[in-house]
Amino acid sequence: MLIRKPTDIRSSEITDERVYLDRRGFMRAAAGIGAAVAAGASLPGLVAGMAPRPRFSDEEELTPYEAVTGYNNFYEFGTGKEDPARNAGQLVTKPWTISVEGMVEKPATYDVDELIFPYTHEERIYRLRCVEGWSMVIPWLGFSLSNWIDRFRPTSQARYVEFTTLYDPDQMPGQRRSVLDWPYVEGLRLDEANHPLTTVVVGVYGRSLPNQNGAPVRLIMPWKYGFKSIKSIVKIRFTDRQPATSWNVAAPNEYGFYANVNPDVDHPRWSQAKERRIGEFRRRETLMFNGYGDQVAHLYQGMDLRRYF
Ligand SMILES: Nc1nc2c(c(=O)[nH]1)N[C@H]1C(S)=C(S)[C@@H](COP(=O)(O)O)O[C@H]1N2
Ligand SMILES: [Mo]
Repeated sequence: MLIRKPTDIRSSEITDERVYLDRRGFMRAAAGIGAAVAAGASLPGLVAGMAPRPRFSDEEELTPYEAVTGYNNFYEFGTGKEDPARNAGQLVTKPWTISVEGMVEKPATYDVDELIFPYTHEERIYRLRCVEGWSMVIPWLGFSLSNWIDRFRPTSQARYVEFTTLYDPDQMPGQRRSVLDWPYVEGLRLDEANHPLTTVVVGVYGRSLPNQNGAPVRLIMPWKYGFKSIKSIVKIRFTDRQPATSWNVAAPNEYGFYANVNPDVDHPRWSQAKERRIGEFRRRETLMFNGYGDQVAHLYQGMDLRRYF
């Protein structure tokens, strides 16, 4: 697991970020960041509590910042890959609340700051594999969802967690079209949600999360197809029933509840055996559980993964 441990926040470390960007060849990709740092400015949007350290894993090349923030799926802002970057800028993400409901001892409506600031934000470099057949390698900032689950205290009956995205067609023009049953809903089994790889994401590339990537908070489960990684969350509900999730409801034979990356189980309309890493030409083999099998396969022991796809 590629997790960079955070360090204390010191202004000197802002320089480290410049070095980090520079060494990785991202000055071009993140010109705005470089310019701000060079000018001695504090980084606009740098996530409080996060200080990136230039400790690299060169296992895989990171996908450039422009692609991560310019080629997105966020249907609330349109179905084109460039629509979210174009249309999400006006989304108001402050103030923002998240209501915690259902089978928990601590149901409440929390201000997002109360849920973000207490936790240490680590850089976690994960592959993201979209069900459509492309992939990226992204340096997210965040922490394990299990921190929240411990805090909310699900009751012994709770077996699943459901997450809901904001519903606001005035701000999210894509919701005026019935591409999906809005709002966007996703869900996990409680043990999947508690897995340390399941990440609450608050930033990317050392900066706070751009709206098109799901500000102010979204999830990432790197062993699942991208559509499970729900953006701009406003509600978390604990339940004893498997949640009805947006894509599964829209096309149950195409998008399963589990949606674990699996090269052996094709989408009914295309193969899932290969993927195109954004920025590359030749396609790569898709790995079982997106390459995270050592860490997550035990969650599905004994399950027929063709049936529970
Ligand atoms: N609310 C919401 N969350 C969403 C989506 C969406 O349309 N709406 N798209 C999903 C899909 S299909 C993918 S591949 C990832 C893309 O995340 P990224 O744009 O940050 O790379 O977000 C997921 N989360
Ligand atoms: Mo996706």
